[in-house]
Amino acid sequence: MAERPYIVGNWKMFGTRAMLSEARAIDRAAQRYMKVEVAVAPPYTLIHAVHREAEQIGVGAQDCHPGAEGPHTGDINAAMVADAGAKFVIVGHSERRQDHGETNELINAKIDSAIEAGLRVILCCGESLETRDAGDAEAFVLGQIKSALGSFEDPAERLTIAYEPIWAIGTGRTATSADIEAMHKAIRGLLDETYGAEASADVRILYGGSVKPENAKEILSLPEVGGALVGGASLSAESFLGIVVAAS
Ligand code: G2H
Repeated sequence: MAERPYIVGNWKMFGTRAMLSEARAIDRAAQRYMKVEVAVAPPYTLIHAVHREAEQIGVGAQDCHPGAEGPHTGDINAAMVADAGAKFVIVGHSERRQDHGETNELINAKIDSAIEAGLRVILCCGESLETRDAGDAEAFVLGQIKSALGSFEDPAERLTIAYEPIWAIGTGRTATSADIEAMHKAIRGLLDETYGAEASADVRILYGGSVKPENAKEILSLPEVGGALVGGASLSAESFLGIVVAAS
């Protein structure tokens, strides 16, 4: 586990203002687990409100448009989420790739715009079951990361990678420890090769896909697992904090 594990709740398209009480509970409890970095990414509509509640936890966005402000109805860019109080943005989540046809090139542009706006980035990657069964998982995931990062140069304290095998997302299925360990090692190898071991060491590699209090300890104890990106289990303070405790 990383020196300071990073536990990030991805609320996806869940949550109205009623969720603010959960955010408050997470924030208050997180103050007892200072060795764990805790953050949540609520929907855009709640970023500012959660930011105002949060004394300890980080607040981020689940996506951003890569452009400057302009005539793009319904879109929100990186500067806007930063202005609302976000400190990081998740990019390249498989649900965005699937639902919105996002390509690695577009994700690369989002990374550039997020960094420009002063945000940290959580870059998601992960293969489908078909790709895994064909034996191509590692090459596919490393290819996604290479293309999405492009010529991104300075990862220090600004980049986190989240490995989320698509077939383990919201399905209740988790990858085996051996699968997770092998992929995280391969990702670390790529980061070492690209940025050198010292800069690479600053980049935490999170695991995501049906992480819950019951399996968190085992997953978080694996080499090169620097934390977790948590969907369903982040929607209640009780289950999310169970994962924070497992990381502590
Ligand atoms: C993977 C994960 C969070 P869940 O998408 O990004 O969600 O924990 O519900 O599988």
